Amino acid sequence: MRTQVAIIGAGPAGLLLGQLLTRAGIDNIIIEQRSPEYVLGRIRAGILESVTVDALERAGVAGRLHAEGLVHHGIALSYGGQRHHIDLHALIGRSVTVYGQTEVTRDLMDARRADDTPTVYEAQEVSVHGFDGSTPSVRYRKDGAMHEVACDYIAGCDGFHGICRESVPAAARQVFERVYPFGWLGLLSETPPVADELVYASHERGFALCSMRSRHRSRYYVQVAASERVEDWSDERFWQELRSRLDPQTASALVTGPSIEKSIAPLRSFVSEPMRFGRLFLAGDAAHIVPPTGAKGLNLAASDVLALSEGFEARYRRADASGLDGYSARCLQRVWKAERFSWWMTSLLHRFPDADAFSLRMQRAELDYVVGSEAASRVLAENYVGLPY
Ligand code: RFL
Ligand code: PHB
Repeated sequence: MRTQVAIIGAGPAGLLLGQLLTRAGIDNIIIEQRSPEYVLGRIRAGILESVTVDALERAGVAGRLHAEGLVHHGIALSYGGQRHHIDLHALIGRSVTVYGQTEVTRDLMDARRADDTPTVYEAQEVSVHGFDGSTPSVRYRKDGAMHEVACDYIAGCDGFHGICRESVPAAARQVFERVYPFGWLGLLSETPPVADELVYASHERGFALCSMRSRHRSRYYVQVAASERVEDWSDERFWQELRSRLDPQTASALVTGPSIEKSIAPLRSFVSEPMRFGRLFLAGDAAHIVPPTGAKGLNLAASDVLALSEGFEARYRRADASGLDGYSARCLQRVWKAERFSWWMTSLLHRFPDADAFSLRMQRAELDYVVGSEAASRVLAENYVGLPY
């Protein structure tokens, strides 16, 4: 089989890229190691920047997002027993949309199926070849037989644990990394959210986040030590811990119920440079990871593939390779700013096991400054809603 762009991975990066390419008349195939049900079962991001909403509109999959997504004009910071409102829209004139990654993925999968564009799920032993020359290819095993796809380009959208980044010789790339000494324990429940907006809480017992998927489905997180195991957290223990970290106003409004999903995610900052090696392009989590505190991971994946699809369009329509040549530098500009913001939000709101009395006072002074100064609130707002594409 032959195609123009072979995409590895059917997460949001791969599916969105596929949709943008199909709409631009560029042939593509997606090769994914899991089943569609498995991909849809991963509960992850919930907050979309306007740049991401624009990209989904361009891909023609924003109908349900506009009908069901919740536009949020602000967020709240909870600490010292009080809740402080940050009015994103008043400060920076833009807002964010609450719409789960699962729903984005479902919409993209539905559109792809409707277009009848090829997707191989449950592909095993996926490997990429020849991207340093002019005849790249992808091989995989499916139903016991080996298959090979010849292509012009390979898009590595296979996430942090994928094979594309690792297929590049270590000497050709540079890695920047910080692993945090804690993770997030997340719980999804069919209960009304505790507040109209997201609440980011900083407390002596650790960070907590009150998020949502809809007006009747909530998503909550508590910071836990990296060594914690989800089996040790009953729903009851989770709710008790969450409540203890919230200000009294928020805690008293908390409605609890049985969990639908519960999982622990480690926190990491990671960038692998560059994002292009010959005819292989990395996009999304395959190239970079942010701790979820700034709600940037999915949004960065969307801006990467937007830039990549523009590069492919210029290449195929006008034989202009400048977009592809500039892809890595263009993306990394935005990536590093999101890395900085996500690291800063994480440092501001979490309890670090080695924090001494001085660093705790610094953290408190910074929180007071962020909520008390319009200039400081605006810096947070500008980054949270997303820097310009
Ligand atoms: P994904 O979603 O990991 O998809 C990669 C796909 O590649 C497949 N794959 C392979 N396929 C073929 N061959 C191989 N060898 C393969 N290896 C892997 C995988 O099965 C998978 O289907 O990466 P992608 O597409 O780059 O998307 C990135 C986002 O998923 C991620 O950045 C966000 O979920 C991060 N994130 C958040 N981002 C936001 O923008 N806003 C948020 O509010 C937000 N909250 C979060 C988050 C991530 C979290 N976790 C669990 C890490 C909250 C959490 C708790
Ligand atoms: C989520 O709803 O899963 C979510 C929201 C905001 C974040 C991280 C995760 O910063």
